[in-house]
Amino acid sequence: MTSSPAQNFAAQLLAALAQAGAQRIFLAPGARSQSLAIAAGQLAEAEAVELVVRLDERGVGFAALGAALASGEPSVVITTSGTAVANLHPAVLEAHHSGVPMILLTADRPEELRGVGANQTTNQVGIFADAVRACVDVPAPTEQPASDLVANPEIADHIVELAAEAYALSIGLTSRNGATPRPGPVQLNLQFREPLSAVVPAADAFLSAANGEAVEARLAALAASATRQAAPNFALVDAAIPTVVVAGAESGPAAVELAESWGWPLLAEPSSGARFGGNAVLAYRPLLEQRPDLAQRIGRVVVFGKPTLSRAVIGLFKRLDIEVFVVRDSRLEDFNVGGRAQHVDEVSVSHEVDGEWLAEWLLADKQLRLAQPVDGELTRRELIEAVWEATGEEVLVLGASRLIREAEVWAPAKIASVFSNRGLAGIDGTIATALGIAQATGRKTRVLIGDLTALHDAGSLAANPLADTLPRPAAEPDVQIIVGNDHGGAIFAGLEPAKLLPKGQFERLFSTPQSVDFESLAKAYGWGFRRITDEDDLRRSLELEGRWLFEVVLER
Ligand SMILES: Cc1ncc(C[n+]2csc(CCOP(=O)(O)OP(=O)(O)O)c2C)c(N)n1
Ligand SMILES: [Mg+2]
Repeated sequence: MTSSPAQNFAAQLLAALAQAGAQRIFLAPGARSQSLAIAAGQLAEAEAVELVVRLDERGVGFAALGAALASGEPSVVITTSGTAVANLHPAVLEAHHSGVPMILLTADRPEELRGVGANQTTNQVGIFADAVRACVDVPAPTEQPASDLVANPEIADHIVELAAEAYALSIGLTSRNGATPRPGPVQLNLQFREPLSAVVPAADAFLSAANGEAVEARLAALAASATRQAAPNFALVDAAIPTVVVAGAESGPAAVELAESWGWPLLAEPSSGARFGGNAVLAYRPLLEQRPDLAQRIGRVVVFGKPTLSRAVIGLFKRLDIEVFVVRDSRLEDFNVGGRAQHVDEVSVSHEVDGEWLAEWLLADKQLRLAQPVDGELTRRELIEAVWEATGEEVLVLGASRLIREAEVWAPAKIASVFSNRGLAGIDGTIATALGIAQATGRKTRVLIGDLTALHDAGSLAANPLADTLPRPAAEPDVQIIVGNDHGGAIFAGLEPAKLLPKGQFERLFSTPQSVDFESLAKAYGWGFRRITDEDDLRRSLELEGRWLFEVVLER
């Protein structure tokens, strides 16, 4: 039996990770990582994990991020050495800032081949700096003949330890160096020496109950030694100060509960998970700008999640006459733009709040929305309203840029699963993120993005769940990529250079108009295509099954 210490190690490590609870693996092909690929394939054949294989590590990273974001379970990512690792960086940064669990297995050359000009070898240790909860440089495995392991498939203690710790760090159960535990990416940089692979031992041979118990026991020990959370910090605040609740990205329903308990206006971003209920003031951004009678009276803001979308909201945190309370979120860095936030775990109020304050905001909101003409043209507002109306069980993913900001004003109050990469608000990886979310939820997923955002991640159209996923999905989730095509970055029209520069220069430097044929692009990758110019067609198209790219033609 040909023996490969690399294979022994890979089989045990992936089995231990699966038993810890990391059951979704994303792989991009490569040579140095071959033992991990073989082990992942074996676990997928045994239906112990779901395995996705795709070419482009940047897209693989974002698909893994999307799956973990939607499921809360860590995604495992496997890459070969060199630039492959660097291609994970955008998704790693997003996962770091949004608190999304990922376990990165980056294959590397053994120590003796580093720094001597060996092929595809660079310094991968520390490449993600403080964006990872830990980076462990694991020496090349050496011992254990495969025949011993085949006869007695017990996971070695040090591998149980490594897998359990990586899992615990990724979900924020523990931390290193006294840091506050927070979910996020963890990198195991795995050195492998030749022979790089074998077909034994098979990874699924390590899925015994006894090995599962060993991993569980290690996780329990880590949980027991985790630093105790400090006692919760309550704020009891004065009811007389006019207060608004701001729900940034990833707030969740706690923001709605607080606003409704005290009768406070709720200013909830479209991907907050809190834009619903009777206290939601939808068009808060234009109201903050146009109704000083309301905006100037605000004396307190209670913040959930990570608000990023509008300058008008961010401006509140900087106003010296406003007190800012930020409700802590164990997944996110403590938000403190403006530098004056008090971080608390819960807010309650001394006595009844005057209901008139909320009533004034709701009335102003209604008036503002009614005052905007709806003329039957397919504008961004109609696009957003139609997409929200069609969203029931479906999942909606929003790209960065102009459309999410229009959604901030026009999206109705509705309970819906809406995701957006607001950790760093990049326009990269959005299609891949949506595909990862579709995969993890199994639900029809629509992604609403600008034309440049779509082109930035065009390579992710190559995904084909029926071909690249094991075990084969019973049904491929429907995915609709809705591209609002205004031929360039419309968002930049609101920037200073739009007024400072002649039109030609502004376009060349900022809005970068494009004239890509989206129909050819979609077809080249095997996606259905429709160009949509009216609302009826849009509503009908949203009901279609399968994988579609819709180009919605918008005014610039
Ligand atoms: C990776 C990355 N590069 C650059 C940016 C800066 N940026 C923000 S929006 C934008 C243009 C987006 O254009 P489009 O997708 O067409 O959206 P629109 O504003 O036109 O709706 C750019 C380049 C970014 N956020 N992320
Ligand atoms: Mg655009």
